[in-house]
Amino acid sequence: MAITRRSFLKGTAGAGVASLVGPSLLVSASAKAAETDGVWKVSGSHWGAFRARVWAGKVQEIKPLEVDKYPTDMLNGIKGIIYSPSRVRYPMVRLDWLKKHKYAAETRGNNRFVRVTWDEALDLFYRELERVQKDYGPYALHAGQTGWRQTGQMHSCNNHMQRAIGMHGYSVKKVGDYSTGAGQTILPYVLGSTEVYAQGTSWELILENSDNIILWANDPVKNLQVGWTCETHESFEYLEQLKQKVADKEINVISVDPVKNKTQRYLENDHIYVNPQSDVAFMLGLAHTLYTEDLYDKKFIDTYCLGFEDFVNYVTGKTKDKVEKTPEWAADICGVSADKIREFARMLVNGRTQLLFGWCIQRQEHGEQPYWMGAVLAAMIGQIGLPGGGVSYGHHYSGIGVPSTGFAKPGSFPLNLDQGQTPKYTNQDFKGYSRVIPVARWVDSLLEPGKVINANGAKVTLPDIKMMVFSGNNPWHHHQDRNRMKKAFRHLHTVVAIDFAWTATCRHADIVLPACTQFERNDIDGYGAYSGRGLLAMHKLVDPLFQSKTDFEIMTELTRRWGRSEDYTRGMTEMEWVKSLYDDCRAANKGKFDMPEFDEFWEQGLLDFGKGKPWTRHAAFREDPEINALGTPSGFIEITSRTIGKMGYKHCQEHPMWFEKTERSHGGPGSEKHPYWLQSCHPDKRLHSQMCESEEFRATYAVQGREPIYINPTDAKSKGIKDGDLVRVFNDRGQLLAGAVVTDSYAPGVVRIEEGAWYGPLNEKIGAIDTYGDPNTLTMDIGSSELAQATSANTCLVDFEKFVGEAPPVTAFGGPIEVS
Ligand SMILES: Nc1nc2c(c(=O)[nH]1)N[C@H]1C(S)=C(S)[C@@H](COP(=O)(O)OP(=O)(O)OC[C@H]3O[C@@H](n4cnc5c(=O)[nH]c(N)nc54)[C@H](O)[C@@H]3O)O[C@H]1N2
Ligand SMILES: Nc1nc2c(c(=O)[nH]1)N[C@H]1C(S)=C(S)[C@@H](COP(=O)(O)OP(=O)(O)OC[C@H]3O[C@@H](n4cnc5c(=O)[nH]c(N)nc54)[C@H](O)[C@@H]3O)O[C@H]1N2
Ligand SMILES: [Mo]
Repeated sequence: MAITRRSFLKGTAGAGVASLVGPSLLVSASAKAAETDGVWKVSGSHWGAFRARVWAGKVQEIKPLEVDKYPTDMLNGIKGIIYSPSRVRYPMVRLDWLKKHKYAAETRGNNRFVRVTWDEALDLFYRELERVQKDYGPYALHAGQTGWRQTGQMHSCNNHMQRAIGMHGYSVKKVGDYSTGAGQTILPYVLGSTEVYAQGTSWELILENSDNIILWANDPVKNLQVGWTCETHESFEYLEQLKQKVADKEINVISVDPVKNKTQRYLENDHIYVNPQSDVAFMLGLAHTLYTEDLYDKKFIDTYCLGFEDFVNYVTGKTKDKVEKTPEWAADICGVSADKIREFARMLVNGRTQLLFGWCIQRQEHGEQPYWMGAVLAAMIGQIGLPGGGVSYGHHYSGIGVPSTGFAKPGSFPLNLDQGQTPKYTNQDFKGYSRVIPVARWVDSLLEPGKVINANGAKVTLPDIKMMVFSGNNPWHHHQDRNRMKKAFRHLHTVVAIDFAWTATCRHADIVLPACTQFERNDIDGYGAYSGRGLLAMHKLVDPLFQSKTDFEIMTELTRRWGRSEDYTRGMTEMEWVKSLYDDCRAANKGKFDMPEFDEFWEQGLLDFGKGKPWTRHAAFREDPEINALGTPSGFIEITSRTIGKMGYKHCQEHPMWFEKTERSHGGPGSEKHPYWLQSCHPDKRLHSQMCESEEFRATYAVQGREPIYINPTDAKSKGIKDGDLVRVFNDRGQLLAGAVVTDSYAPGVVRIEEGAWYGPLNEKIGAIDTYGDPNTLTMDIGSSELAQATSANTCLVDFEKFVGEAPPVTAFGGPIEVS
């Protein structure tokens, strides 16, 4: 049964709407029974919008909504999230923390928990909030980490947590995110906006005008499967057209990547293999050719850019390093021959060229540089602001490039306090510690409170955090270097985790509160995160399982403990909130789009705004750079940035540069000891750690019950490893077990373990082997540079061997060890 359903969905992916069966949109979604027993309800998720057949209080079947013409097979994982053996069933408290009435931090992670009532759990949570505010102050509480909470605007769990905690007192917050930390920090200095989250040139115009498309570290076919709001996969229509144009030789598409990724396998386009982490050297070689062969666009540089001369001095070896960045120099580092580099440079200026960067290359040490250098390269090509030309940093994400309708979307449950409301504790004395820290530096804070670091032109004093609250994120997946985290967590008195899945974060928490899944509550969301295509009703499919509650209910009960629950809820119920978010949206669109009454919308399940109009990024700036100046200090594209230069940082100077990495494969530092580059890219069959708990679905890709490690055949052979073998992967930071998948899509010296694999340490001891295969057991926890201080997850070398002997059982799943 499960297999049939899976192959059914697989078959429909890409097949077009006609082949999809489902009840008519005009039929009441909640009232009519379909083919089999039960009712069909509309809802949506990061993986897709869908209809679910609910019968006997259980979700029986899920199929894509008709508007989604390119559904992903991850829809098959959803039932397994709801009915996972790893669900958090009851409020739980860590045994040693409770027993000793102090923190017993050294046994944190032993996964021994006691079941308590909701009242007991929330009383303890409140007691700890009080204690931290009274004994220390706002600097000792960090409740600002964020993540990929489920879809739905009313139940945005991060907003619920922050608003509720905010009603109690102030706390430490973060700046930036793990996705684009380096990119979003550097690009405002260069192009005047973060670029990474901006709407991009419409795919229509790219398909019409581009002669060359460079997919630089970019795998849209994999990464567009999930979206920030309820996803309907609009971009795939364009990718399908692109595939045709590649076949017809109308557009020359080249992937620059150390692996043959899913997009390349789909499009069957050309590939330039580049050594990992060496893109800046490659690009400098290209710039050298464009300059010395006089191929670059001088007029564009003169009209729209600042500081080209200083950069050219660096390229031609006239700056203090005295190294000319010739193609021969670049070839040594990047592995692309000097001739190929020259050829590639000439191709870039032969016709209209669109550079499309993915985000992975800025999630590495000096991750600011490839993005800055990408902008410089685009400036030299001279097509920024033309349809099908220039540079984009987002076409692989959440439907960027699908034209925007411009209609208002529903707002969300408020993150902040309402006007005039104040917290119970108004103390804002952070005792000299910073109240905002770079998102990925919180573990540094636990290890070295009081340390002063550079960040984006400022000094940050890492706060002395005693308590952390996590909701809608999973730091024991998302952060780097598990064993370092284990040490760091000993500094914490109290950790609260609110989740529906018993993640490694719950395992390392003291108080665990069971939230329900999005499928157990009513909500509203937009679909088409960038296109603003329409609105989706997220009907509750089943009641909250076990003792779980919505985050809204949890925080209502928490804030009641200091008399603020009415402030928090504004006296409204879940459905009153959902309706009010819809009504506000309706009012905002009044006169532009006639939205029906709420009840009608709710019954129909979705509202389609239609298609938006094609648009070209940076066209206005190109048209008139004075009137439509960029948001950079000068208003121009800053090839050289005086502002950054004045910061005096070693690894982010006044223009883009090549810096050697702390660890780099293919002959770079550390490669004698640990020769293989581990890339921890985003998973093809999950959203980070979400859905890893979905058992049947996990079984479709796991190898001997472990997370796959992808290895090139030559490397596998040299280690005596066959497809399907268990492998121990290690470096000086940690070790894990994974299952070998041997494939020539990966270059020699390159291995991949996808991020989000659940951490399952054998025990709580530092150095214990991870039994399932979380790549962050091995990654390095350093800031990208003094500028962004972003994650450097993809600067990571490892070695591996065939695992012999009796393999330990996988400890990652199935919840806590319950102690009575
Ligand atoms: N090595 C390596 N590490 C990486 C990356 C990488 O490329 N390599 N990528 C990084 C990136 S880009 C990102 S964005 C991060 C992602 O990191 P996260 O956003 O932390 O990852 P998720 O697995 O999505 O975690 C979301 C958690 O929230 C829970 N949750 C979901 N909805 C709700 C809800 O409604 N209520 C409550 N209470 N809980 C909910 C889920 O069960 C899950 O445990 O990972 C980063 N880490
Ligand atoms: N299915 C799925 N889709 C997702 C997500 C998910 O979890 N699952 N997460 C979403 C989120 S939060 C984010 S942030 C984005 C992430 O989007 P990205 O960061 O762009 O995605 P990745 O898959 O990590 O990497 C993309 C490509 O970069 C290549 N690459 C890595 N290092 C290098 C390098 O040094 N040089 C070159 N030239 N190429 C390199 C990889 O081989 C890979 O093909 O994806 C989003 N989409
Ligand atoms: Mo991300």
